[in-house]
Amino acid sequence: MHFLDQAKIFIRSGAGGAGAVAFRREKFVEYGGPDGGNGGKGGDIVFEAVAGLNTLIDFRYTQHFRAARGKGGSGSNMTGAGGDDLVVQVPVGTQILADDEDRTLLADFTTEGQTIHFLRGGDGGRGNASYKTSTNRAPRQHGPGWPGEERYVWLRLKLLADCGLLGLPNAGKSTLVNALVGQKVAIVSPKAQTTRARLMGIAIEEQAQLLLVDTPGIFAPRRRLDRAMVKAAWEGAEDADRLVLVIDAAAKVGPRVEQVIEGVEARSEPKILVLNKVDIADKGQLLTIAQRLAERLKPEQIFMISSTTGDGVEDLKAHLAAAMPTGPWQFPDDQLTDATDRMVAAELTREQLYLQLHAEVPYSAAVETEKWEDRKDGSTVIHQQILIERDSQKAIVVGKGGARLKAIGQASREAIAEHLGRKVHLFLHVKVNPKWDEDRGLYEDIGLDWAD
Ligand SMILES: Nc1nc2c(ncn2[C@@H]2O[C@H](COP(=O)(O)OP(=O)(O)OP(=O)(O)O)[C@@H](O)[C@H]2O)c(=O)[nH]1
Ligand SMILES: [Mg+2]
Repeated sequence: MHFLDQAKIFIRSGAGGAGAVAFRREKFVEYGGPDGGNGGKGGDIVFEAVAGLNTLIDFRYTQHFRAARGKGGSGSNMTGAGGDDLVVQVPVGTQILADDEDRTLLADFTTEGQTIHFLRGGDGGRGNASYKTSTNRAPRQHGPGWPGEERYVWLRLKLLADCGLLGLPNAGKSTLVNALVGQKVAIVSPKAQTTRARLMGIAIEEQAQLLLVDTPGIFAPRRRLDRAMVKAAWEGAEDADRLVLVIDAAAKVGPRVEQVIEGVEARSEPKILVLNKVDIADKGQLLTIAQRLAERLKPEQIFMISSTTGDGVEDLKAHLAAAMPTGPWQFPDDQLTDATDRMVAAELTREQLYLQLHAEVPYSAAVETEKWEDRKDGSTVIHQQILIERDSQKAIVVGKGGARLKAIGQASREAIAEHLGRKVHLFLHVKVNPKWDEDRGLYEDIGLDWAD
């Protein structure tokens, strides 16, 4: 599924106040009876869906939410005041998910004004008055108040309007997203399986903000990483307002593409068929594919384009923009992607691995950010780690006398500097870890859900 935004937050409802220990004081009565009141109930954590919010950005800065405690009880059987509920306002469309492996859905806010008491405040403890019995007339016993509940949860905001791009590896999806955005946001290479996780490109067309979800190519997965990639592809395009099937019109139409077509055929989203690479495709084949797929997929429209020359891209962009429901812009007008600068920087280094290394090495590699420092002098210092699976691959990445690693670093540094608009000092470290493919934390950094 595609999300505009997500944030992990900590929530805690208020603890109940303690019950009081108190005794009546009356003239001429030496020992008055117990009259300690109960503690007040702690405040609940309440979520409320409100209009006028359309991102979760505030939750990146404020991540802890604690409701007030109940007040303690007091003498004369006075119950303590309850703690105020804490109302957390979220945009309509927000989902609350558990912080577990499956990210279980706990709540779904679909309408304005919807409120959910998500965590209940602790009850107040009993005052000593309530412990009075026939045998114990002056109890000093009292309850401490019940604790509140606490947990971490994820907030996710579903996108309201977007286009999901799907296709085989190497079809040109990322190139097309860059062409539509008008700047490079997704990495591209002649090798298949370049894109590993969904990434949103944000294009502007007249009055509309057009959200384009680039996805990994669909192939028969073997490794865990492959499975996560293919899952991210299908889910990345889920619920999209338009499903854009991108076909490499210059490639042979084989059984692999048939698999993707079958998957797309089964989907209910309105479809757009894009035949890409017309600049190198055979015209006869182009028409044959168009005709065959038109019958099967019943696309709303077919576009024949070249993402590299730009042929037909404007028409496609105008069509997609017109197809999106109108609504307020969901991103600032200068934002081009939902990926963070760190993610883009790591991707740009990975792109160089795809461009500069042969055979299987790039497929066995991942790039992690180790350190990132924005300096006052306007430059940024970045340390990245290139993870590879075998020692023999390390020699290839480093090259003779370190030449290859130097070339990778230089090209990546230039690309990152261009992306950030800042001077960049880039340091690359190569580390062998045969099991990085099994490292959950890394998947999170990449933006992939774990696949079994
Ligand atoms: N000639 C030509 N080449 C293209 C066109 N579009 C993309 N390419 C090339 O095709 C190759 C693959 O492009 P990508 O954009 O990385 O393809 P992708 O579909 O994102 O691939 P994965 O990320 O592996 O799924 C690159 O070498 C592109 O330069 C096009 O319209 N014409
Ligand atoms: Mg790609």
